[in-house]
Amino acid sequence: MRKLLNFINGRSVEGRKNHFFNNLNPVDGSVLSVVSEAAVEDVDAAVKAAREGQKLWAKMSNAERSAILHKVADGIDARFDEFLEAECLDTGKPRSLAAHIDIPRGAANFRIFADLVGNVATEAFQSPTPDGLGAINYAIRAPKGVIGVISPWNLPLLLMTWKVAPALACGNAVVVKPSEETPTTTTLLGEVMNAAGVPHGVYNVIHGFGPGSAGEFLTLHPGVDAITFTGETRTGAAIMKACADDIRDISFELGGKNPAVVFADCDMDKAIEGTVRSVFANCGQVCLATERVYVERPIFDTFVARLKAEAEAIRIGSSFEPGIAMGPLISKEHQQKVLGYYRRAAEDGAVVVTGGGVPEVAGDRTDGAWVQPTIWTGVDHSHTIMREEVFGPCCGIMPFDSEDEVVALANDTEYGLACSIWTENLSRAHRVAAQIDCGLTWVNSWFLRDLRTPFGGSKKSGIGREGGVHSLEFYTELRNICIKL
Ligand code: NAD
Ligand code: 6OD
Repeated sequence: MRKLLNFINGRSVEGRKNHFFNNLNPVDGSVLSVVSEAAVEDVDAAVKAAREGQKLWAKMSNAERSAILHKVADGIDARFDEFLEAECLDTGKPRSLAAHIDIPRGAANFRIFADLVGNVATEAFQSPTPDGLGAINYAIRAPKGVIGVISPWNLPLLLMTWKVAPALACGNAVVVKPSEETPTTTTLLGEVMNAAGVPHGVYNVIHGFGPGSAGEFLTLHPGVDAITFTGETRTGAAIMKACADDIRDISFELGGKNPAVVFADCDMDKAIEGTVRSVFANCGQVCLATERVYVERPIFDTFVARLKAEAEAIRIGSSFEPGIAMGPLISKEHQQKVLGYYRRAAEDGAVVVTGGGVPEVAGDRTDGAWVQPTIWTGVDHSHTIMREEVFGPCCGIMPFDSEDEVVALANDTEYGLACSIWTENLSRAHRVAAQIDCGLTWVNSWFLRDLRTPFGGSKKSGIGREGGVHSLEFYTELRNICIKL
């Protein structure tokens, strides 16, 4: 059986807890590998290694660090197939999806921040003084030090490197706690870091769970200067509390309950294609996924009929089967959660347009975490499935009659991550987009990314923004230097 170890100070090490947990294949429940759980002493060793490694790393010039991070990106490309296979096995997602999104973005995250870090100016002011001679104020950026990175299972390599790349580019060291469900690509990246010449201690990986395990040990460790976290809103609240006593800085990308707003003047083909992706991609396990769809009344019936036809045409299967568009959910536990929402929708009187259960799967995969793509109508905001994040391949669809009404509906949520608007009327697009209270609005698209733009959520969807210069804001301290002339 393959063993996945912690990666501390450039070496693979067994955790001192002497405990291995199973990494399961969501397609059939088989054990892919056993993973060494880090003890509190291992987390301490990782943080100390990071502190030492960071001193050397921070002394390098931006250009030197940038060259090494480009080698990391090249190293991911060179081992593309290994990363791809590992990500597909851990998550069960279709190979085509991971090959087009997860793995290329892993490499792209390193390239963009390697290039960006030397090219962002800081502010400077010429300031008047009473003696008439003046002063010059200018700011410099210093790395924060040791960053704790806690990442989820839905896009493991993409979301982990989205944090690690800017943190390293800015001269920090990291201790990463990947999700216990998807530990493989984060571990593999350690080998790439060593091969690229990243100094030992700059990139560390500790495995384990949240409470009472590696995740909590990391958030409570006094040697960690800041925590960047992607995951559930409830987990964010626990981490925020753990960081409070030592006033540790946090950056949070949390849950969502994202609306799509479809106007009667949309290009219907594009709206359907985009909504199919935004609801069902990655089996609905994308924080930006659409779970609420509002459709203007004149096209409601047509839209529902077309989305139903597309949902029913989705081929479900395991990662490496040709033509597969949807894999299983991440785990049996998550399957039970999603099926619980499916049952609740029916109990609350929602009309099941399609799905609502477990699909038939062939052969030895009946133990997989499968669920059907599901669509409901006959819902309003009193229904649980229109309020809580399901994180599965499903949506509720409601008709609307006016812009004001749909803006109020879209904003009637405790989340504020993403929104898609479908209209061919440019004035309406601008007008409505500006009124949606969320961090990311797409017009006539979904998940179209430019890595220089601010990414993050409002309300319970997060704290702070990352992406481009906004990542530099989090991963560095700005220091002002005032020179009296
Ligand atoms: P999760 O919160 O259960 O786990 C995320 C990570 O936190 C894991 O590594 C886990 O081990 C760790 N963790 C759990 N409890 C902890 C604790 N008390 N202290 C420290 N670490 C702890 O999330 P998940 O189930 O892995 O991911 C799905 C969730 O993530 C969804 O809610 C989704 O919306 C959200 N998400 C948000 C974004 C975004 O960009 N906003 C992106 C991806 C996922
Ligand atoms: O594209 C990104 O940078 C990003 N953070 C995507 C998040 C997806 C959530 O599941």
